[in-house]
Amino acid sequence: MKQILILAAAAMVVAAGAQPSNDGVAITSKYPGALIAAQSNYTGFGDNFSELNTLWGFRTLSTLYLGVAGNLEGNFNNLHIYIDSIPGGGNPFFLNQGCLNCSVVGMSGVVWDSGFTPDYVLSISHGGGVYYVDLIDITTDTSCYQGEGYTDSFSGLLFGGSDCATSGLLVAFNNTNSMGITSDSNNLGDPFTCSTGFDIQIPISAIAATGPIKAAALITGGANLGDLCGSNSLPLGTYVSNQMLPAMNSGNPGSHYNNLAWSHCPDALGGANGIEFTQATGDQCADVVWLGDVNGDWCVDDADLAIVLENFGTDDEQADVNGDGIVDDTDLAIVLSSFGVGC
Ligand SMILES: [Ca+2]
Ligand SMILES: [Ca+2]
Ligand SMILES: [Ca+2]
Ligand SMILES: [Ca+2]
Repeated sequence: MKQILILAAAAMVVAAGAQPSNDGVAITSKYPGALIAAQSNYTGFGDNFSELNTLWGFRTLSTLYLGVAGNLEGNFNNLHIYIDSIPGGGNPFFLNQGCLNCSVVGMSGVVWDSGFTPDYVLSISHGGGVYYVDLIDITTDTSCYQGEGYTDSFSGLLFGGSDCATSGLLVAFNNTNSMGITSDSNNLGDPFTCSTGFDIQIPISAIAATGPIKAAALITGGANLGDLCGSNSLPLGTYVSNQMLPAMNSGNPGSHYNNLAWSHCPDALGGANGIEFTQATGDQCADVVWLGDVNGDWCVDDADLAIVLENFGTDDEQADVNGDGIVDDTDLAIVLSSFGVGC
């Protein structure tokens, strides 16, 4: 019986292992089993202008796939994706690359949650229908311009990037969402009604990942590195919204955080020298899913296969890899398509 199931599943591997389309639509349905976080905080940056509804992500041997459902206002607001892909890195991190990527540089000194040491930042800046993508390497304090794309063009291709741009790095952005969360702290709305936003593919080689990956998404405004906060004499830094995934009030959705304001100034969350995410409820970072790793040991092997087979036909939550409520050949195919990864 086992053998028949494996053979049947193997035939489906191509279909189940297919990569999600990179077009900025259907984000809530094309990353099955890979939900990382959902918004529980209203937006202070404008309903349907700048909001983060849901964050999805999984990695394979070769590629990190991320889906971000939401909007980004075309006034040069920024979406930052912080990626912790290797041991070490910056918590806090300090960048000194001038204003090449002001909004990321202005996050220097921000204190992240324990265990989150970002190594790379994917920065997307949106101005009037054109978005600009940079990949910042925190360890080397360098950045590489990946190119520009055009909102609602249904293509993840980027144009005009520097020579250092990563082949195979795709970012599609559909900014048409008019659903999802609201700007009303008393009436949040439903983040899962927003299905459009960003589809992102990053080759694993570009982020040097050897194992588990953690990620966080954050919307910011511009940066001001010239004027000082006042009481602590630090540059103002980056203007930080309340739109983060995992949400700033994760673990306590009843409370709400307003925009945090300038990243280096006192009292954003309570820190004397700026933002300390350790003072926000919950963890503002989360594990990217490794599809097929049923038992969570970051290796897809026969132990995972056995769990799926033993629970075949049931609704066992652990063995239901794609989270559709039934353990069937689709789950088996996902495990087989990732077999050996990370081991
Ligand atoms: Ca790290
Ligand atoms: Ca909305
Ligand atoms: Ca495993
Ligand atoms: Ca399933």
